[in-house]
Amino acid sequence: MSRIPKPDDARKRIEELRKAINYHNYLYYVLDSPEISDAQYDAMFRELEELERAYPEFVTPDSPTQRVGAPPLDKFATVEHAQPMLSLANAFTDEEAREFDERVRRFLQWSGTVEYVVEPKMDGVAVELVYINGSLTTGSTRGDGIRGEDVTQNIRTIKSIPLRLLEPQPPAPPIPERVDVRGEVYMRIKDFLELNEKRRESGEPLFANPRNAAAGSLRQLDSSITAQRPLDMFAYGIGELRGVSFDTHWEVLQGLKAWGLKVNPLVKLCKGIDEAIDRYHELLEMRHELPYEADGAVLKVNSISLQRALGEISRSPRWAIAFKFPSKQETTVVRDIQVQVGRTGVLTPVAILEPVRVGGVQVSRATLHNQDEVERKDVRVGDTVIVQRAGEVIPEIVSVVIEKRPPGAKPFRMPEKCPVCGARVERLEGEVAHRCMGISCPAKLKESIIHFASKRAMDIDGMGEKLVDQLVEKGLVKSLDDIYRLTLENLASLERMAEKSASNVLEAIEKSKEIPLDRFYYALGIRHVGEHLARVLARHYPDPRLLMDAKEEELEAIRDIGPKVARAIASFFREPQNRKVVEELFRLGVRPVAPSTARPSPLQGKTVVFTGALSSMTRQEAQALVERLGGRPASSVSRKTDIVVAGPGAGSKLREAQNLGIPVISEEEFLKMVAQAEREGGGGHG
Ligand code: 5U1
Repeated sequence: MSRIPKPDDARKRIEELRKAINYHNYLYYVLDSPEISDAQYDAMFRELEELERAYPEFVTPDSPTQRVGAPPLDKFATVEHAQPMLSLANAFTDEEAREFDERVRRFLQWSGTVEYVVEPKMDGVAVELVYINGSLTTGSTRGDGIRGEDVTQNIRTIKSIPLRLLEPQPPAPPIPERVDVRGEVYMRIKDFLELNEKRRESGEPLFANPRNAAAGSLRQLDSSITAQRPLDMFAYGIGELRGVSFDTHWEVLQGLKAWGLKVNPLVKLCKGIDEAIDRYHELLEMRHELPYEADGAVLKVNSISLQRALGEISRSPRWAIAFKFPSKQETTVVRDIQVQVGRTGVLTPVAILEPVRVGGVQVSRATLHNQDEVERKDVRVGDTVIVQRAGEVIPEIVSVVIEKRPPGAKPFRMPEKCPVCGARVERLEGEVAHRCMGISCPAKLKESIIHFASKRAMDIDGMGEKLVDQLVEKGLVKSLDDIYRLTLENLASLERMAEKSASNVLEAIEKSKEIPLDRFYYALGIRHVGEHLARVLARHYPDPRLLMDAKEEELEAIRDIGPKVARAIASFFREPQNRKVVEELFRLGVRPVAPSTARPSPLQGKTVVFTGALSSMTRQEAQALVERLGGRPASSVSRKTDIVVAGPGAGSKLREAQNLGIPVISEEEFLKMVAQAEREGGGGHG
């Protein structure tokens, strides 16, 4: 906006923009069918923000700019619902649903059929939204049905909830003086899984299911956290209503839709109980394809006058029932605990269960994740357990029914030998996972070969994933060393492998025999040994047999190697399978070339820090060069720093070096050092 308009024009334009933005919000978040581009939307939003900044007196709480930004609360206030939020009685079988219909008709002394609205019953958090003259004033949780918590600030962050009701098109009823909208706030399964993944990565506790995730998100005292959570809401009814009236529940749902609220598109008007039960079964069938969790269907008498006549009994309406889907938690017995070995060699305990139907699906296995998890839940063979399908993912064991534990049931222990290849199993320090240490374990052989042959390792050109799949599946490579036993015939017999390609691969295999030692160390796929540590090892162990016999303490004495890495290396070579593979590789002609021991490079063992701009290479390239010449690049200056290379624009690091009396050189001097080192053949190899 280039020019600030006069107040009257600004007010008019603000109104126009709000209307348009609200409408496009509705198309995007409620109907999921936007009509304008994000850029067009953003432009309108920015214009509104600017006008409101220029005229703060025109800002109203229902402006689309006012969704977030409320200060965090100390605690939630309590809100009394104008009309109690009732709960629902349950039905679990078709017969119980029919009994409900019979009760309704008996009560009404009605012999004909009753119309029902059937709606998916969302497994979320029930809320009430109060709209006064179309503006959202309060959002609260159900609480005990009489009073709930005031979560208005959080409700306002949910994009599909209008802050201002849409002006409906006739014949839809106009915006009422007051309407208390009821509905369910929920989180989609996909969003729940993503949220948990992020929490797992950042070490935060996980939510047990989408409902807990929705509840936890809605009950945040800091609404800026809620704003980052992907919550949504379906409106399914109304409490207090002034200024408008409806004859049927179906009309209520149409009215809510016309006012811009999101109503579940799966709601259906059914002629009698048979149709309602059929609809329930349709929803049950759809259950696993739905993007959210639904735990049943709600059957509601359609006529509002009949609803009034039926009234309520013990806080549940006589005119509605929750027809529940089969439970997603069941009890069953653990027949066995087996251990699976994954592609990366991680061992996962899996409970083999007495088959049981959970949420309509047969379940016979449940993951136990890792040893810690088994210990935490203390699951033992023979135990009766509660299993659930949370978020429609892999079934899991919720808990053990301890009273039913058979005498003599023993705690589970991870095997000491890999169940697939018999190699040792280890749990490295600081990790939850137990791993098979065997380099050629069939469970991870493909991954081992792909890493071994990769460009930065043995660089066997042409040995990609597809070829590796075939080599392993046809049994041509059962262990890494088998790569060097492959013949032209073997390779040419594979699908999509012309003789020329076969001979190219064979040539690449041959060429890889003369590999720099650091790349060979890296190729072995020792846990924690990346390219840098492989270079460090190559410098200290120019003879691989010395590394194979190195003790942990000896490895730990090397500057870059900590206890975790030392243990991983020693452990790798303790495994007879791995020693055998390495010996076989040598026997078949693999001859890793140790770094030259000519004269140590001037950078050998030196910690080098770069600061300021470099003109001949990137910072990353310069750091790689230091490594190649036996030095150690570091990002900050400390007493341990040996050299600082400073270029134009160098700042605090340079000052720090000067304070500490550390030699500072220019890029040119650094390049001279590099050239000298390379002439004299010192350091490692590139
Ligand atoms: N879809 C839907 N869920 N649900 C829950 N409708 C609905 N209605 C409810 C509840 C507790 O209660 C009214 C029938 C009172």
